Amino acid sequence: MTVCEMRIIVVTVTLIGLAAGRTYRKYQPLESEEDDSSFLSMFQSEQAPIDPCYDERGNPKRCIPDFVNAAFNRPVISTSTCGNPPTRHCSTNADKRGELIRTCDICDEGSAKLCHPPSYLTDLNNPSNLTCWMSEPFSSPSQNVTLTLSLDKKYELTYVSLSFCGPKPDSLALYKSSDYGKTWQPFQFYSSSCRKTYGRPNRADITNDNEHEALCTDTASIPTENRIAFSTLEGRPSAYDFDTSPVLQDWVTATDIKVVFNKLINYQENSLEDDDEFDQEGGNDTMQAQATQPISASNGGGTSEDGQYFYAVSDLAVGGRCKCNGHAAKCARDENGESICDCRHNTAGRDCEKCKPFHFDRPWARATAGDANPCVECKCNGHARGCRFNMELYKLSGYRSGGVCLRCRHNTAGRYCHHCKEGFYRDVTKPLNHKRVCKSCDCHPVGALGRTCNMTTGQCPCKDGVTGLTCNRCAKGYQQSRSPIAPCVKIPQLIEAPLMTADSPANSGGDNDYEDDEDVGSEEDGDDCLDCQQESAHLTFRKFCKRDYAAHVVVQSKEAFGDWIRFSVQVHDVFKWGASKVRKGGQDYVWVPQADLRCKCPQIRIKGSYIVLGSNQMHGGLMSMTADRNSVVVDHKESIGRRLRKFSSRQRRCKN
Ligand SMILES: [Ca+2]
Repeated sequence: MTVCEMRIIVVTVTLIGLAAGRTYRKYQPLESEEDDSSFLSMFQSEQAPIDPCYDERGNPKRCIPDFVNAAFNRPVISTSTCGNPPTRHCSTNADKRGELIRTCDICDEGSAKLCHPPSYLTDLNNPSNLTCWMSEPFSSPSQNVTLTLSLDKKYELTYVSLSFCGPKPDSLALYKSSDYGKTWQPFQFYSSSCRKTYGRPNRADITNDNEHEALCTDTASIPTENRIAFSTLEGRPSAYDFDTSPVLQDWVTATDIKVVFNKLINYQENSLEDDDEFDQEGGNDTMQAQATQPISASNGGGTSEDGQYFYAVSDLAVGGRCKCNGHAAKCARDENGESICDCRHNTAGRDCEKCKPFHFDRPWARATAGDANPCVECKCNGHARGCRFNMELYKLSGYRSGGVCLRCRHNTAGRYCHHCKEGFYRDVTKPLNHKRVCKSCDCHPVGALGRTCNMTTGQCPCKDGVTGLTCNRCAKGYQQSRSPIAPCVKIPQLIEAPLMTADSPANSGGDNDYEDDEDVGSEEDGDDCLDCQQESAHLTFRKFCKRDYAAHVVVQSKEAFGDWIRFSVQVHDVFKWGASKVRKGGQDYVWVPQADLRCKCPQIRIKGSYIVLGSNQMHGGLMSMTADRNSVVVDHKESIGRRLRKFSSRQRRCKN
């Protein structure tokens, strides 16, 4: 570490102390700014007690960070800095009496008092104790030296100013980058010979067409002797309508600033007098003690003109505001040390230049005085976590809503996850944001024409002769067939009592997709069946009490006896005996009236396993299990068996 660097650190620490003591705001008003009334009014920070980005009612409003000197304390890279090796600089200035006085100075990087590093460009600018950056001394006044300053963030700039330690140079160019130094564009030129040096007229009218172009200003026309200030919006027509001028919003946006000095003085007119004068006055200069030090550069370089031409700047200031597009009131460092906006209004990004995730119902826009243009959350009824913006839909909605939900969950579908996906229908008893708002159609694989039901009623499309919400039953006047194509067929008008024989192939059990599914039954078949009310599978204690017997049987065969069908059954379990004295594990018979059987009331199939609760009647001189339309015949289930065992233990409580 050199002595000079050590001093810089001391200075920096002092400045941090100052900044902490007062609000960080090193801003010196410039004459030129007063002209930019529109631009400035946009930047006037209102007195806001809590969050400046919202009004007292909580409505979003435009907010902007404070106006600052964005260059303050930021590092500057220079292509040329004096002091290594030490050099001598001389300059000629008029004193109070108007007499020319040549003063010389030593620049030595190794000396805290004599160094002139680039950090002096952006340190605290104290007029009574100026600190100057100085380039190396050159033998020619036309020497290019570049200063590069990174702001490390997009800013909207009002001015760029340079204060010189001595007369301002003849020709210099300002460039800006708005992509962190990848590309550069001219911001402003200064020269006494604009056309010759920069190929531009030294006076150009600014119109709406060229207000985003750099101009060249005649250096001689600048009144201040040692200061140049470039006001970014001065004279540009749209400055008065900055809110609606993307061109100028772009124009004032910068992440980096570059100053290129091209010429110190106009050589033809202002070349220094002559070598003799330098030699004469060199002995009389104000260097005093330092003059005796060995100065390698001034002695070693050929002519005695060495050290005459150099650039010296006391302050480089960049006035502006951290660019947040009207959606943040301050900028701060994030966890990576990068400067970012503290975004509000559901915006995101380093410059609040986009909407935050899931807030794409409206397109992103910069906040204006009249409209904060907040980003709006997508409406997905709680069924999606992602969405995207669609401009066509936004236009179609009358510029109200353009969000399209992505990956709707909970069996929902649609732009807003607001209806049920195919194969599901809306449960109207639940709110739209309920996780189970969409119920499965459960259309019967045989009885229904497809798997999609009516989205509001849940009605599946049924094949001919099939009815029920899920198409699980034959309609009135239809009976079940064995065909999966036409599972229900019309009942013939004349019903002949079919000849029933044991184990007849037509009626034998076996797997039938349709029949074996739950609840496949037939509605009342004809007039005879009108009063047939099949008991539901839900068994109550009362039903249990009302019946004479309750048993679990498996049907083996059947025989017709006049108006009756006698089913041979294997008795698997008995829950209630009654007078029939049925035995568990034995063979027995269940008698069913033919008329009731035709009505499928009850429905009994060979090899079927049933719980039967019926009456005991005399058949062939024996009290036998009987099942008719008043009986309960349901497919056997373990759960029903358990239930009946409980009823059985409470049997004595039945009221007769
Ligand atoms: Ca300084």
